[in-house]
Amino acid sequence: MIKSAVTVALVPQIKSGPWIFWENLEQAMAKAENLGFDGIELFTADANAIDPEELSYSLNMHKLELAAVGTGAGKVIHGLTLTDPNPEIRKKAISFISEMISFGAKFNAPAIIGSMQGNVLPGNDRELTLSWLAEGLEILGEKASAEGVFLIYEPLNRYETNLFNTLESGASFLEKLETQNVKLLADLFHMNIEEADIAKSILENGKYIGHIHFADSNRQPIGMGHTEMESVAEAIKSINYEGFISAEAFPFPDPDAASIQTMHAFKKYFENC
Ligand code: LER
Ligand code: MN
Repeated sequence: MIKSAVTVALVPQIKSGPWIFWENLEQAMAKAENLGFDGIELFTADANAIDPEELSYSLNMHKLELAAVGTGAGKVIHGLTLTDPNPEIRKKAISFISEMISFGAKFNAPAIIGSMQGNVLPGNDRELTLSWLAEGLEILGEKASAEGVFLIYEPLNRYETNLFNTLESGASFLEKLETQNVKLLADLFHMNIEEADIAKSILENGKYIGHIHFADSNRQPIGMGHTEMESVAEAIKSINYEGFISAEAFPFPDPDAASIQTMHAFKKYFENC
């Protein structure tokens, strides 16, 4: 089954980011429930930012699942990445993500490695940097496996990382890892910048896709940009994707309208899937 989700960010430092709801978790969940979303994707400052029991109670009350947990605060707040040349920082990055994996696993939700992947920094060797990324993903992929969830690696557009920008390059990298527990995130906004053909890329790398970020070409809710969504939706359906399609988009023109537009688009393309 394809499920819908909407992002909720609880980190003031990333307030200008592409997240539909802000700050008030309880209110965001009530709105998500009213609109018929299946889940929420959460961005928190760290793994201890929310009491799991309270979250569990609220999710049940609003009949929502936790779709995934973002780890980007590790970079934004603490300056951590898996590819920092300093081994102490890489170690802290692994431990930050590891705690997020455990937090998400309580709700059967995978953790996402997006900006925490980092970059090949000036003066550093690409192969060496990629070996650090591989080391982190091996450890964290197995950690997630032990907790009963998969781990998500997200190719980002070239302005955010110089590691991997396309599903194809991300999939080839994952294929060389020993862990079989890391899946790709297909973020339709990044793909709109990097892929020659979004639908083709989804079809060709379908077996690696474990999560989808739902945003139009301009990172506004689907339907507000120029991504040709018909063929993309067909591709998602024909790989028999079973997972969340989660709105990681700017709250444009405001969170309520953006969430309504997102649900309208989700129903248009994926109702009864
Ligand atoms: C960042 O651009 C992004 O797409 C996020 O999902 C990464 O944390
Ligand atoms: Mn994304």
